[in-house]
Amino acid sequence: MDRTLIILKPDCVQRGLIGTIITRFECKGLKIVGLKLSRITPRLAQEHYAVHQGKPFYDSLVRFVTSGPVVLMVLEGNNIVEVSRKMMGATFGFKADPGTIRGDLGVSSALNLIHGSDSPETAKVEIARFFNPDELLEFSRTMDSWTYDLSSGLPQ
Ligand code: 3AN
Repeated sequence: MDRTLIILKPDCVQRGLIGTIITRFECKGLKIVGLKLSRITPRLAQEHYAVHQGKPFYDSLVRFVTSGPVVLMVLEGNNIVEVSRKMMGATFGFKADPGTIRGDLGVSSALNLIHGSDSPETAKVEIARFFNPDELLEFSRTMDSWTYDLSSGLPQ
């Protein structure tokens, strides 16, 4: 199964939306295999957003994501990057469609609640950036065989 890195950003924590967003992922059937409350250091934030270095919003983005506690989470599921990004919606709440996390829970054009890796390759790098291997658990849930059709050996 594929994995992705999710960050519930400082605005999510401060607005008391951790549980609401985790519930959405759980209800979808996605498996949480890593989870911690943390504070991102400026060095890690700069590394994480290195592709945006030089853009006008880079400094404020690094300030925002380091401004308070965040929840770091690794989700597992089939096509997890595509599924989780669809659930997140467009980058900012004021444009994101209703029904998505950002569309339902945010309205800002700067504070956007959540980060999710944008490709399986990026996900591997981002997971390794924020989690030690021993913080990621492998386990099965009783509901797994009712979440996917596993009869062919591949989750469908
Ligand atoms: P997404 O989070 O939807 O993948 P990206 O990868 O384009 O968005 O951008 C990464 C982060 O950079 C966004 N989550 C957002 O916080 C910030 N960002 C992107 N574009 C802007 C912008 N025009 N103004 C301010 N912040 C931005």
